Amino acid sequence: MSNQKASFLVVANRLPVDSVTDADGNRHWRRSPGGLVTALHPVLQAEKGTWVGWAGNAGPAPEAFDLEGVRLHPVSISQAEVQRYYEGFSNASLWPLYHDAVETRTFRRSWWAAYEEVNQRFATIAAEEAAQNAVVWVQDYQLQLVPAMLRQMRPDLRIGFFLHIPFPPVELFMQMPQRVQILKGLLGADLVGFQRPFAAQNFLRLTKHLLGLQPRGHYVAVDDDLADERLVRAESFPISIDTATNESIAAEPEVIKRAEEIRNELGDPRTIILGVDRLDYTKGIELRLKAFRELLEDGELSVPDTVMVQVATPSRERVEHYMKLRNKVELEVGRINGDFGQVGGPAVHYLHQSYDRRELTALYRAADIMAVTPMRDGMNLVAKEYVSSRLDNTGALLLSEFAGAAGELHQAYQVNPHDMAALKQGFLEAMHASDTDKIKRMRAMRRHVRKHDVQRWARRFLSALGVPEQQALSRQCL
Ligand code: ADQ
Repeated sequence: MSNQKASFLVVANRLPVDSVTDADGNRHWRRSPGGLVTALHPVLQAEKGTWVGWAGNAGPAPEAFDLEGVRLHPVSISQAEVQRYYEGFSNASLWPLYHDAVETRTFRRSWWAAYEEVNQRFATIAAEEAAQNAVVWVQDYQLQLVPAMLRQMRPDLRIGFFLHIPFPPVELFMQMPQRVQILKGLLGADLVGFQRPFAAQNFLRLTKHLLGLQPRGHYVAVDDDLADERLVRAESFPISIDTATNESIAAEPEVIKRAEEIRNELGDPRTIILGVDRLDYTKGIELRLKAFRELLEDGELSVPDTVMVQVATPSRERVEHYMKLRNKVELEVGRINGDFGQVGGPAVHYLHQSYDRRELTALYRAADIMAVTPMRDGMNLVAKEYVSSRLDNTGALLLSEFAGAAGELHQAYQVNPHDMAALKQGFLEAMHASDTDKIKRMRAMRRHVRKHDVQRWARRFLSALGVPEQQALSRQCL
């Protein structure tokens, strides 16, 4: 393993690897699937880069190691820190607050102390691993203090930060007891990226409201101890998917066959409605189920003509709100199936499981209506994955206005999921639309997702950060 310093680093809560045990009982690391990894891996390889992150198990971290030409530097997080930094401050304070407080946020001083401490640990490792004038790209809400901590130690670095979730309006952000520290943490970056223009505006407005700075256009000048004046740029960079890979999986004969099997197994209904989400209260699963139940009660829909499949990936199962949500969702599914199901033919097929990419793509291919109805979502990649899987341009996407994806997928059937009547109407509109209308919409959305893929997202962000195009970002390289 090389001890060379890296000229490009990614700093994220999680390392992009899973620990797997093979048939002989040997444990080894495997690159985890996912858009972010796909987009950044070639840049990391070309730059002999380093990814700093948590390996996912509490306790001492394994040694740094190389995998497929990328150096991975695990960060240790203790059991108490998992509870306070990760489950506590990140997922019970920041997550609900940044998602419009759709669930009550909790603030605890001990959580904050752990958040600061863990952020410092990430920043220190990145500072040690970075070469002179290196580029460091920090990811997401768990690490908002890292940019300023890093700049303090290494003013020579070029620092980017990308927030994957929404950034709240000023009034909401002001509730945060540590609002000044968080804002100053982010202002340590040269470039702060958001999913949507509104989020960047919220951030810039906040610098004025809270710190009295004078944002101009996409920039705000900050005066810190390290430089007379430094410009921080804040702008939107909507994330996307690895469209080419998604499309090629959707075209595989086994995936096509599996989609037909799924339809068969569901009893060959006229309409399959699909939901695929992490089991998270921001995703609007309860509202979606309620709309479906009311449509069945109203006689607008009937079983087995129409069935719903809800995949709900297990998520943050030790955080209280998530335990409660699971109970509520499962109660509602039971209620719908009790009232409208038949022997061997439930109205809602509820799957609390993770799936591999091929099975998920087969589900996308089988679904006539994809319901993506979050109450608030940074982007929502499921919406884009569905679109890219519809190779024949059929199918309908029912999309919440409150998903970042709504800013790009204008041709979706867009709804306000907080308005039950509108949500039900949206289902009916998608269901009764003519084939011509659906094909026209899907074709336009597919074109968009093809052009705006995750590789383009990474290129745009890094070139805004000032990484020379020819150095790391050429088409061939990505
Ligand atoms: P998430 O909240 O996790 O991401 P999303 O963008 O929908 O939400 O990504 C979920 C990913 O998990 C998708 O790629 C999907 O295919 C996969 N997935 C979901 N259910 C699965 C299952 N049962 N089995 C296997 N895979 C499953 C956060 C923000 C989003 C933002 C992303 C990226 O909350 O708003 O879009 O980061 O920036």
